[in-house]
Amino acid sequence: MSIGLDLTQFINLAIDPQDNGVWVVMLSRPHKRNALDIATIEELITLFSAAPRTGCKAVVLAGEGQHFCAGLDLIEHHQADRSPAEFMHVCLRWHEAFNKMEYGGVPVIAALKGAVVGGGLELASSAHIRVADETTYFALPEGQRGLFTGGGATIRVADLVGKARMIDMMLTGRVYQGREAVDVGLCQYLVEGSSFDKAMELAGRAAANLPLTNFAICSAISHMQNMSGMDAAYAEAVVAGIVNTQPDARARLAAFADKTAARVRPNAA
Ligand code: 1HE
Repeated sequence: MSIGLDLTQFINLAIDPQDNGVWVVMLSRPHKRNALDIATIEELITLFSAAPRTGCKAVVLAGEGQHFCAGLDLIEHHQADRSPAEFMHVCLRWHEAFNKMEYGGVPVIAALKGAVVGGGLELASSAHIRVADETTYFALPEGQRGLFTGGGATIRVADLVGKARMIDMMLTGRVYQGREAVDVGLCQYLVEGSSFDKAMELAGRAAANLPLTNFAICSAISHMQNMSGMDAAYAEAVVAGIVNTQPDARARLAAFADKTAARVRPNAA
């Protein structure tokens, strides 16, 4: 099943599908440091609701300009003077967007540079792989702004770094970068060159997997983390029953059996 998606409808996202099925998705409000206004959130919902049915094999999510994302559009928030109920609904739209990313079944690789802060870190933590470079830094400045996280950080950032580190980041404005950011779990890769190039390489590798396998990896694991151990084991068996018997896997298994498939080897020293 494949549906068409009109890419010209997007204004705050620039979407560029590549020949290998990888879609480059750029946050394209660099003059606002890619801050997330409500229009951008709605575009993320539209994109990630449709992506699993478009033939998109992986997404590289990046930001135009020097910074990945400055979080909530503080100017829009300030000017809108929202009621508690209105901001609750804003947050629910953020959750809709980020859940579509995390649970949608399409691998999302975030290419991070500069500021990955506040809601920008909530966005990045919804991706499946995070790649940082030497300019990338992570923070949760909500505490200093008189705010609180509303886009899933209490779930995803706490999951990545642990409760104590997240509380420290919010109470003190602590910034993580470089090797320390990898060590605490904020990103899986740190590159000397371009995080975008590395993200494209990783996305290309993921896109070479079978789509149903990637769907399971980028949906089932997250769902199973929310289940009891017993339920997760049952669900895992059901998912494996479907994925591990898919007809498209037969050629790959045959290649292993006839010794034409690559073997798993350690990295070169
Ligand atoms: C913005 C935003 C924004 C920049 N909303 N407009 N997020 C924060 O607290 C981060 C706030 N931003 C910053 O700390 C800095 O802007 C940056 C470190 C990201 C970049 O610094 P810099 O020196 O490159 O840019 P700048 O001069 O601060 O900003 C350039 C423009 O971007 C300027 O607009 P201009 O019209 O005056 O040119 C800024 O106003 C605009 N800009 N960041 C709106 N965030 C669901 S709850 C989530 C809670 C949160 O995310 S709290 C937000 C945390």
